[in-house]
Amino acid sequence: MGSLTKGLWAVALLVSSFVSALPADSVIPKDALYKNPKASVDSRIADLLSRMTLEEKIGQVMQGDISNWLNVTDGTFNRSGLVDSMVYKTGQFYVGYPVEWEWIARETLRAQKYLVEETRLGIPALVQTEGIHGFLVGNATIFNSPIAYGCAFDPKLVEEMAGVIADEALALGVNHIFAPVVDLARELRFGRVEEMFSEDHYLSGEIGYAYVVGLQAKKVAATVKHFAGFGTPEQGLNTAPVHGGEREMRRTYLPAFKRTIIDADAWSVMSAYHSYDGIPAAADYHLLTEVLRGEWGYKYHVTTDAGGSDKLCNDHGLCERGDKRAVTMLALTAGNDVEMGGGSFNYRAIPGLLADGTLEIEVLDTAVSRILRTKFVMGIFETPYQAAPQNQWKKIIHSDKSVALARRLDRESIVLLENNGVLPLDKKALKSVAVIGPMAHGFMNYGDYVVYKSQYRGITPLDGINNVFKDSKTKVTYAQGCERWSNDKSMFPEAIAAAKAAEVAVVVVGTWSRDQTELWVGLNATTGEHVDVHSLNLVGAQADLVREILAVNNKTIVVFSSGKPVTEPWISDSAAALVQQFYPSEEGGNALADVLFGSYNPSGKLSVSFPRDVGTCPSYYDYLKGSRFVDAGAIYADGTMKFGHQYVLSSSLPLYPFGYGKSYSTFSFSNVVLSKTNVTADATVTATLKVKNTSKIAGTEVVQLYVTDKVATVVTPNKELKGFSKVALKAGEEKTVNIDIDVSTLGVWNTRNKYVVEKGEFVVAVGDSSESLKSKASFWVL
Ligand SMILES: *[C@@H]1O[C@H](CO)[C@@H](O)[C@H](O)[C@H]1NC(C)=O
Ligand SMILES: *[C@@H]1O[C@H](CO)[C@@H](O)[C@H](O)[C@H]1NC(C)=O
Ligand SMILES: *[C@@H]1O[C@H](CO)[C@@H](O)[C@H](O)[C@H]1NC(C)=O
Ligand SMILES: *[C@@H]1O[C@H](CO)[C@@H](O)[C@H](O)[C@H]1NC(C)=O
Ligand SMILES: *[C@@H]1O[C@H](CO)[C@@H](O)[C@H](O)[C@H]1NC(C)=O
Ligand SMILES: *[C@@H]1O[C@H](CO)[C@@H](O)[C@H](O)[C@H]1NC(C)=O
Ligand SMILES: CC(=O)N[C@H]1CO[C@H](CO)[C@@H](O)[C@@H]1O
Repeated sequence: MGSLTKGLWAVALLVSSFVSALPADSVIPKDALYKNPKASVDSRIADLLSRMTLEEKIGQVMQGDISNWLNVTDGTFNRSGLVDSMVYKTGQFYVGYPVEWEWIARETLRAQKYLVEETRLGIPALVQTEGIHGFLVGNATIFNSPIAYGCAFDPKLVEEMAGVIADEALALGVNHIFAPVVDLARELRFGRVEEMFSEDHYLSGEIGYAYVVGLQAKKVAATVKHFAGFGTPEQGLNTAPVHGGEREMRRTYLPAFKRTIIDADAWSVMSAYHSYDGIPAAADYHLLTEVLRGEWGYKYHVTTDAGGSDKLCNDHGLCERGDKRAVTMLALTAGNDVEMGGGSFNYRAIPGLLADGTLEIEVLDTAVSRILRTKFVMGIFETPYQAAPQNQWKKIIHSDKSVALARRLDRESIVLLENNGVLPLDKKALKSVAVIGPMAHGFMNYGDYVVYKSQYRGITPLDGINNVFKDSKTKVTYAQGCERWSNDKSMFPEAIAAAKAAEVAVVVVGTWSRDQTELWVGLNATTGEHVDVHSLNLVGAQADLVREILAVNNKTIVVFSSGKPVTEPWISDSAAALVQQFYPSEEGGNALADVLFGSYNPSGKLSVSFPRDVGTCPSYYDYLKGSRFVDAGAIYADGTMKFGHQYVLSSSLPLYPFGYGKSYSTFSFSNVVLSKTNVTADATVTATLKVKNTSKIAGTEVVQLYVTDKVATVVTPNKELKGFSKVALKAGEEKTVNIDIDVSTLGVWNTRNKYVVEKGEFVVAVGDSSESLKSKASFWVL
């Protein structure tokens, strides 16, 4: 302990002696109320809080780190590191390092044993890591990125995925995952688009809800992040300010959070780095206290993001650089209970602030109560040693079943954008296929939030296609074509020759990210956290590679392997087929092959609209009425120009709208019928229609329901997704689909800032994308 810290603790002990009647060395009776699992959570919290010294309280509100006692290079244990860390960072610790399973399990167990057996109160810790698409440790199951599985429109599978993440984490004693992300992918230049599910709040809310339910069913705590509005930073730059007002916040950003935090009962929330309308999210009293706690009744804790508290002074300028007291007052009193590491641990200023009367003890007590609530509800007081025996790890982590789930979710996430009939490929008739492109092989094109060196493990597109032809005479050739980061075309001739010689060419190009280590040492990438772009075009020689391959093989299938939309509309016009696979799972190549060869009939739908060009952004579908005027111009392939006005040489409409995605089947929709037409604001209206497979092969359609509030007192979205149903249909099969509309969710924040479901007509439209609406019907709120 440094002398400064010692000084602080002297003050702390002084204060604790008057705020807490109990001396720090008083022995806790075995039958203390808080130890009784049968007692109510509220009474356990009250009892435990009444026994805590100031030091013990502060220990709960700062995050520790396993590297304080585990040398993450050689695995050695440092006892004094553990003891020191557990003085003021007792409540939780981070374990997200690329180290052996055994190190994490061993040192987590050691820390929990220390807390339970060697500290007075025996409060176990939250053991934390990342997990937006897999438990962040080597050799765990890697699922596809959130933007990918958002396109599956399949919350049940996401719930299963989260269950796997929880099982794998718990196997090593990790009981808290910093996920899901329910920010909205509405600013496509932002590097973190891949971490979000969708541009749409309803879809994001449903998927976030499923994630939390799946994770917490296993008693692993979720952290819903980043509260709130984080996904739309100015210039698309990571952590930059977000602009908007109260109504924009409530209509656009908060619904997905409310669904995920409140309806799913998430056990923690993370505040965000950015400022919104001039208020940093980590110090936003209105959002963190008045809305989250006051209006929504949330009872668990909120943590900062890593280093997020330091930004209040150092970046947002709400105080002088390094002013720990100011940071603590800003964040803690706003309702941000825990300070994560990655910064300078401003909350160490708490004792001094209490001593001079700046901070009231009730504020700290409230924060501590919230963390204790998370722990009591999780049940970790009863089961603090959660890791499975070592001989079980291989059964639990990366089981065949989990890997199969990753493949299933991945192939359901793939979106077929164009198909002139070349797909599905007939694997029996096909004589040769050339697999081309920098994303086709050589590394796994994972999104961010995978552990160091993950890129070397997984099924690449080439592997997946090779797997199809393991026992066949079909010739599979591979040519890289170019490096993803280079303009160099010296490898083109080999790729062109391969494409010429083959019956079919599959060209895989796109964007790339990095694992958590490579990303932060700054290796080149075009997406991921803190990697933002000014253009959504293919980088380097990739576009020219596609052009050259298209010129020599008419049966060229282009695959975008990416973390966000790619804007190369000419490829849509010229490729025989275009497939979107957002950052894959470790089974990505198999999932892609499943779709290309028709062993899975694609059913993915875009969870994010594809603009034609970054200059036409934003492209999200739920724009407010009175926008998106169209008088399109164009520049044709031969260079001729057609002058329009919106835009002069492009269109304000997306190239592919939200909800779009083709199938190998065709479907017909009957007219939609509503169960009621005159309703009250608390009603549920059921929309019913029949969907039929009108093709010769089995397929799956995502029936989407959009609602428009026809006339309102404030400007409302032209339409909003309010329900969907994923329906599997055999060839010729017809099914009746029912989708419930919860009328209470159709309100507006009116001119008095009150939430009201207004009287009048609501138009319900049903279709297979946000732009392809097959039929409509209206109901009226009386
Ligand atoms: C951790 O171990 C490595 C290798 O033994 C050593 O070089 C390093 O100094 C150790 N780190 C600490 C913080 O002790
Ligand atoms: C062990 O931890 C203590 C206290 O944090 C630290 O001062 C010391 O350098 C650590 N020793 C090693 C070998 O890492
Ligand atoms: C992952 O598996 C590889 C190969 O079996 C092994 O070398 C490595 O140590 C494993 N990593 C972890 C964290 O288990
Ligand atoms: C990009 O990163 C790779 C390492 O992954 C490196 O080999 C290559 O030289 C880098 N290219 C550029 C242009 O930075
Ligand atoms: C592509 O198809 C067109 C039209 O059928 C044909 O004229 C052309 O020769 C084909 N090109 C190649 C490279 O196969
Ligand atoms: C619905 O309400 C309107 C009045 O707003 C009324 O004229 C009409 O008869 C009602 N229809 C039904 C089916 O109740
Ligand atoms: C194989 C099969 O039954 N296909 C049917 C799919 O649906 C269309 C339209 O209803 C029928 O014409 C096909 O026979």
